[in-house]
Amino acid sequence: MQKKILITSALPYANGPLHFGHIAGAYLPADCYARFERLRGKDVLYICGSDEYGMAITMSADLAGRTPKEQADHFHEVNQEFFNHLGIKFDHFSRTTNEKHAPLVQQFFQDLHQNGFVQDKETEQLFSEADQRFLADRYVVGTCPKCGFEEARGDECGKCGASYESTDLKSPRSKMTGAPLVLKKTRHWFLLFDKFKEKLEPFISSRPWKSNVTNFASSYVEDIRPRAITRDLKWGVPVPLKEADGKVFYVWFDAPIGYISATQEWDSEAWKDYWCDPQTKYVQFIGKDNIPFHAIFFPAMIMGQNQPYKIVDDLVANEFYNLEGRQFSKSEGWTIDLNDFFSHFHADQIRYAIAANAPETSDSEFTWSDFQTRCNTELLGKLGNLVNRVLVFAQNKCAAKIPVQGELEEADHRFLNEINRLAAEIEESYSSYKLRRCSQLIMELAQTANVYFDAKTPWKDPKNETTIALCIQCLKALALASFPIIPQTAEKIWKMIGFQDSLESHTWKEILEMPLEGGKALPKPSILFQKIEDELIEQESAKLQQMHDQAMQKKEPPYAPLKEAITIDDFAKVDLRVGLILKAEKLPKSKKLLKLEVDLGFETRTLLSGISQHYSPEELIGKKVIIVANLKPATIMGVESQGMVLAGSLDKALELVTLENLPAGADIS
Ligand code: B3M
Ligand code: ZN
Repeated sequence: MQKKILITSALPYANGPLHFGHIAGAYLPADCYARFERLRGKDVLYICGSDEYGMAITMSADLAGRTPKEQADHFHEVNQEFFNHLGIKFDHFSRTTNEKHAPLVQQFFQDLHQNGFVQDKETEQLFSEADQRFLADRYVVGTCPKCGFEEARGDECGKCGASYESTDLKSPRSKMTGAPLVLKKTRHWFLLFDKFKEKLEPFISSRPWKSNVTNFASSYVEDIRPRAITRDLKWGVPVPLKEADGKVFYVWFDAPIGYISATQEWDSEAWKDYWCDPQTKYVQFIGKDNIPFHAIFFPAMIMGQNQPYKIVDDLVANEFYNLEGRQFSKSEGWTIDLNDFFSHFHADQIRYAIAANAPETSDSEFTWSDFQTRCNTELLGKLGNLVNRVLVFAQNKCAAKIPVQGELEEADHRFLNEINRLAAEIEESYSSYKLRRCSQLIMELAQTANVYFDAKTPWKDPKNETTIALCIQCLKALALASFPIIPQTAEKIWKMIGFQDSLESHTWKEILEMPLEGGKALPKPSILFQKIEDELIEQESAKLQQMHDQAMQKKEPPYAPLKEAITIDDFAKVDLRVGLILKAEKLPKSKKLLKLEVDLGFETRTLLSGISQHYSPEELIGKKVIIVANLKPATIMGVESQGMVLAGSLDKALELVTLENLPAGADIS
């Protein structure tokens, strides 16, 4: 029987436009794999869809002046169009507002609940009276309970590095509107993930995942805890319990179930052939930030409900793909205008450039100069050039026909062996999701043919048509091997070597083994790729910089709100002293904290300061800074901090206040 392969890509949030970073992580690798397995004659189903619920969508909808549904509708369209442009060919692209979705999510919950895996608990959460809503931690700011920093984030202080519950913040307020927040009691339903620990451990260690995924997942499971799966929000799948009226599911509870509901929407019967057959091979493609949800939470959810759904076999988690040294960011203008992009370049060019530099084992990036080199030196210089020289030669010297292959010499045999060897290695690399390797090997195959063509000098001996026949055979292998990555170009080559049907209608094996028909007419060849000129690349790089500068100018830095007025007596209570930094070292386990030893003239103090992302320990030694000397000591991460160092900050910048001439211990007023 034909082997079934179910492939899914992470469901993109419908709250913003996708960019090449997303494509490199979860979509292009999956699309190439799906195309490859279809070519191998497998019964492939490739499913995806928009992830439409969650607080983030309600927030971005507010900002855009749309309802959450309008926002989701909008980006569902935008992103689908983007996928079409890039030739990402899903069998079905659904959305989590599809009508099959909510009932299925509710069924999951009911099963999990009845099976004893759900428990409700009263909690206190931050609520905005003004907006009538509870806010998740990342939308909360307030005053740090440890150091008093007023712009502290919901779960971690950017100044002293302390981490805490958002409910511990003083004067909490909404990050979006500044509205004050109050603590309000609410009830939530927790999924007892800890109960799956024993099943998850052997599950994780039995999977053939890359070590980064396995290691991450197994260390996560060691300390797995219950998690709230409900939220007080209006936008989401309703929780089907009377006591939970008005609550919806947390988006990460409903979204993965979207893989199944999307397949149900694709075909209300045939979906079972994939999801409920243990023989199906299920491969998920995701970005690395989504590992816990796919390696642990979704498998546990399936284990705890009553249907025999497939649990993921292979989990392909890619690293991040940046743009010219930093993350893609629409708000910072650090992105590529896609309309503009597609007006100059072909989808296969970007598909190839991403594949050749895919973030498989470490982060990688798009740069305009790498893009130009890949397109000009590899696609055009190696592949395009080979196709052109062979087919133009056949047009002019072989009467526009595939020549009949004659007696083979040693060099011909070697060439044929090389084609077969490389084709086999390419097949192996696609099946292990190694697009970088595939791209290299495809170029190696083209280069082998270029070298062979040169060495055989067919132009000196027009009667020796075997060389051309074998080169066309290599073009056939190249069309096949490159199809998953550059499908349109591959089909073009296929047609140019005389086929009228589509390459896709044959299988991998068939194409490799199929003999060429000597004497068959060849159509006039056309150029595969245009050269990308330097000026265009310079223009594009300049445009990126310009968009970025504009965006940054528009962005008002986040000035801290002015505090309440105080009297001179209030201020006089603060004892400020000049301190000389004697020692500085990083505090192990903390990203931000440095431990300082500071001479105050009359005594030496130990202080913690959240400046390690701005200063190295070495450069601090010998600096004279201002210390709040009468601040009550506080213990942070096991160290008692006896005072505070003054620093100024705006947005992401931070600078210590330093003095030159006064001695340590001098009083500041
Ligand atoms: N929408 C997050 C993301 O796009 C999320 C994936 C859901 S997959 C079930 O990174
Ligand atoms: Zn703090």
